[in-house]
Amino acid sequence: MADETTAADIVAQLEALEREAHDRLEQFTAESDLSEWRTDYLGRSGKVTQLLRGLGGLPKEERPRVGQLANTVKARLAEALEAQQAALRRGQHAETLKAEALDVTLPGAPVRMGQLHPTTQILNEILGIFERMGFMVVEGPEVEWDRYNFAMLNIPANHPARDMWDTFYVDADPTKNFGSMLLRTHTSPVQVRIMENTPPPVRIVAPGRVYRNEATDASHEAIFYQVEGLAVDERTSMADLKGVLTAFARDLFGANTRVRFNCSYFPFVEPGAEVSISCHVCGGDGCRVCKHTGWLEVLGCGMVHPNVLEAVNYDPAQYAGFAFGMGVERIAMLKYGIDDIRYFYNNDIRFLQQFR
Ligand code: FA5
Repeated sequence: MADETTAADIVAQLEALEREAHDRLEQFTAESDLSEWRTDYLGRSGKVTQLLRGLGGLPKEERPRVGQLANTVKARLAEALEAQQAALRRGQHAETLKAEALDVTLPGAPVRMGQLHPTTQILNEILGIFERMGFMVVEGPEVEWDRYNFAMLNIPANHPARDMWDTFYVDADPTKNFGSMLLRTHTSPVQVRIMENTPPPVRIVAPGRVYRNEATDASHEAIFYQVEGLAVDERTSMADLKGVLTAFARDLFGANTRVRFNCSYFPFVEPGAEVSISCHVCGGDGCRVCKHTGWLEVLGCGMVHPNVLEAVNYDPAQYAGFAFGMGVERIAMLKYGIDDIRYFYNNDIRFLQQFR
């Protein structure tokens, strides 16, 4: 019988089918395509099962061997399917990872760094200079008694000098022991508070906020900062005052700075002076910053008035002292050529960031 199927035929067909199945399997790139292949080769009416139908035509003794081979092929194909499935899954996972990749080596979004306010920066610089000369930094209250802000500074009630320092009164009851309570107009009351509690010698600088009932303009704020200075000892003289303030001006504005003392009046000093420095922008020739005078006014100062020493129980026959007071924003304006004091507290970040 020419068309009778032999065991060898079925084995050959099984081998060919297995190769074909493997080849097709390898070509799949998506896991979803695999179910069609499963139906084709391993399904109930798949190709392997159909081949097995030919087993019936084989001699009885050959059937088990060929049947076993067919089962082995089926098992191998099932294994190959599983392997391919896992490989595709791994591939897809890798793809996903790649697509969702996060490059942790890239620099992050820059963090905006804060900084000290220009007033604080210049204040620290000023205090540093005096600390290096042996002055101690102290502070006093911003809400102050009339007694410290005026009376003990040789400015009694109804003294015309009070007009220079109008302020905000918290409590206007002059019958109280210390007079009215007010927002201090200068840092000079700290002089009194320190001397009242400390025997001489005294050498202090007192930074802080002060308040004035004043219309604001390019050079005036109603709230601003001052630094007070005070030195009292047995032989303190005007020469010490000039030496200390000249050293201060040269440290802050440059070694070639010239310093000028003009007579001035403050009730708590005698003699009193106003200090100007040669304009560091034009070197004294005259420019916009110094309003073509060659000089910039920086502070008020003088020898502590004997009445102030007496008020704190220091003996003016034994002790003498000098004092000075400067406006911090005004110093910063001179140093950096800022032409309007209002920039300091407008909170415009473009201004503030220039002082990094
Ligand atoms: C006083 O306040 C005195 N206590 C200074 C003093 C101390 C003199 C010790 C003698 C001895 P005056 O009012 O001039 O003085 O102010 C001192 C400084 O504060 C001025 O030179 C100026 O730089 C600054 N200043 C005054 N008023 C304002 C204002 N409205 N805005 C900003 N700065 C001001």
